Amino acid sequence: MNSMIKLFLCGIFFSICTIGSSYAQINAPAPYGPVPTANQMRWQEMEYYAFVHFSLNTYTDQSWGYGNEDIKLFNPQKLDCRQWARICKQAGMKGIIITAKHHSGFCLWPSKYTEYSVKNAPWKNGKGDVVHEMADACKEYGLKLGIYLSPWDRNHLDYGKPEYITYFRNQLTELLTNYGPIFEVWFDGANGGTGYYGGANENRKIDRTTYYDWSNTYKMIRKLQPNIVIWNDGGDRADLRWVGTEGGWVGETNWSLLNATGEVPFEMLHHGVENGDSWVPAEVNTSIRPEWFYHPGEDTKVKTVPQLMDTYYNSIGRNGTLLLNFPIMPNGLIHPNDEKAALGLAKAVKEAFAVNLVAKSKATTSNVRGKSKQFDAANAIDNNKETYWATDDGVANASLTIDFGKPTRFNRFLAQEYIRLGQRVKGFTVEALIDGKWKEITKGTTIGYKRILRFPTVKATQVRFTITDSKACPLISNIGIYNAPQLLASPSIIRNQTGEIKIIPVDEESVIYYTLDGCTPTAKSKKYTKPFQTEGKLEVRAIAVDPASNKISPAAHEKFGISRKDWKIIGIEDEKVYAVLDGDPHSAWHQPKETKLPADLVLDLGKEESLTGFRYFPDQTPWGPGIITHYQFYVSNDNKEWKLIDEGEFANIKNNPLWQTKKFATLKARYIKLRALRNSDGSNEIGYAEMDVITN
Ligand code: FUL
Repeated sequence: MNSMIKLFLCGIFFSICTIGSSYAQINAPAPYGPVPTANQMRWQEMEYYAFVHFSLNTYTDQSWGYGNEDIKLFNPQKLDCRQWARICKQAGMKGIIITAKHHSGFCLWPSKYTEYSVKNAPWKNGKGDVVHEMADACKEYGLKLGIYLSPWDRNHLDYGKPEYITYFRNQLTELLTNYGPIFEVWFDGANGGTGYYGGANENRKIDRTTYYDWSNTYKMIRKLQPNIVIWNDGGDRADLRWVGTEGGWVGETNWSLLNATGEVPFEMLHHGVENGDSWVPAEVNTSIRPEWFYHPGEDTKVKTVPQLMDTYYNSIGRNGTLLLNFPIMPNGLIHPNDEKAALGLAKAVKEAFAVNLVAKSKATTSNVRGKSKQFDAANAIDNNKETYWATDDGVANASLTIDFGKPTRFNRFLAQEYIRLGQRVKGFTVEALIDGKWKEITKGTTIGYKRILRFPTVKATQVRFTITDSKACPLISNIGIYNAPQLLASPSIIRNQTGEIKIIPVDEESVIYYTLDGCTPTAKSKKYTKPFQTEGKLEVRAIAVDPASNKISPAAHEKFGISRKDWKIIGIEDEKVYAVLDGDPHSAWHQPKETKLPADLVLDLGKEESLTGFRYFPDQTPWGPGIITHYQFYVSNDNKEWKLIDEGEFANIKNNPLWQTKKFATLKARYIKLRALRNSDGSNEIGYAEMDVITN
């Protein structure tokens, strides 16, 4: 070959290579790992929607109905699903999931397949259908409708047998056929246990992994509602996952991935699985009050706006969606306190994200895919989720710099990945150029659909967002920088066994004011400077005030019972057992390792008291061992002869480890005994964070 021809061929080869490589670079990145389905994507973009818990439990003050509660109790006088929908809409929510059937088996719609439903209730002379009213209200307010149908049915006589699966599918068919489009169906994980079961009154166990034959049920669901997403925290993997707690937060590291098969321990629910083989994103479910169903005693326990805002950051701000519950009152309405809190949250969110400071700034990056405009920095600040900044393949470390052009104050950083092509980012930092020097102000791990970080306000001219590690070239569809107004959280109030009260602010700068006379504190009330001694029954209210801005927190409110100074825990040598009476929710005591159930905790109250109930607060370690689920409660006057006063279950205590309150008719006793019969993980371990009594 002569040299001219050689040169010519080389030239052609070189041009093909160059065209080939630049063509490859400006091609859109290939998907990496599992990606969301269209239904999962639509659901993720909803971000925020409601649960409503309403059933016979609403009338019996229970968390879980047993299945034999009288249908006659169901008679809401003012039921108005339009009120629920209006509040949800005004609160910025996009849909409502209704408890069509909770564990008790009672149906809010007139199912053809059971008598245990609204059709036999006095409400509307048995002609009512709550699901229908809900569907109409959602339509009117432009909200999507979701259905909670409990797989566990404590009323149905066939529960545990194959026949029940047919019943369950028949009910699902009714709900997914007669009420229009359903965006999500929710299958609770609580499965099997004691119940009425058509009069059998027994304990029925099922194998969660096989009993429901989920794969066939899923096929049926998808046929009836092709646009639906399925939530299931047990059995076969569905479209969405639980986050392992009902407290309202998902892990800071939150992968939208899980493995299609195998056990899913707390860690996996809470953080996802980095290299999971299926797209199963996280939904954070929590209630606006401690419990899911309405309990009048919780009217003063509705979460405050700062608490709800924390939930917002810990769910939507951590690549999750937020499913916030409203317990419906017996009259059929949402309580005004709950409405106020939800609208307060909406206002706070609006204020926090009112102005995106990147809108008027300039963005530059260290790398742009194929140097193409299609993937440059502008795509991350154009307020369009469909466009994104991307780097070249193989570039997992890159930064994007925002230049405000002048010193600017901010305290929130938001980033979104273009997840349609997979979740990629594993680590990132945020730095600010303050007085000419770069300073790291925060950092994170995963991003996913949306990640929001909070940090103390800084004043800077530039911000540098650096992706430090990514599974494949990062794709960033949106960046937000905001200066959110400060929200002061309420302080916490604890009282130890001697009666000493401690009021603890969330930060060290705010000043605490408190009252002991039932009045709401103001900045003119008594100032808290150090712990103080109290005696007997007492109500304490406290606020935090920020001296710089004069902002005031919502009031914290705690009620304390009779003096516990002379209480003794009997028969236990270990001094640490007094963690049970120290008033500190974070300290717990566990029975010695060798203990076998039933296990007793015996208290001497020092003198005879007029008792009307008792309270148990479990160890707060998530999914920790030793949570009592079944108990007996005894009293005695001489620590020899004991009388059984109450027995039962602490419903839903593993998922939602709240104070458990049990009441009984007034009686007089000096000694009390809490007997633990069973715990939440089938072992012999038993723990207690706190124990208390309720007196007349
Ligand atoms: C839990 C249930 O057992 C609660 O009662 C509630 O419905 C909550 C949303 O899910 O696991």
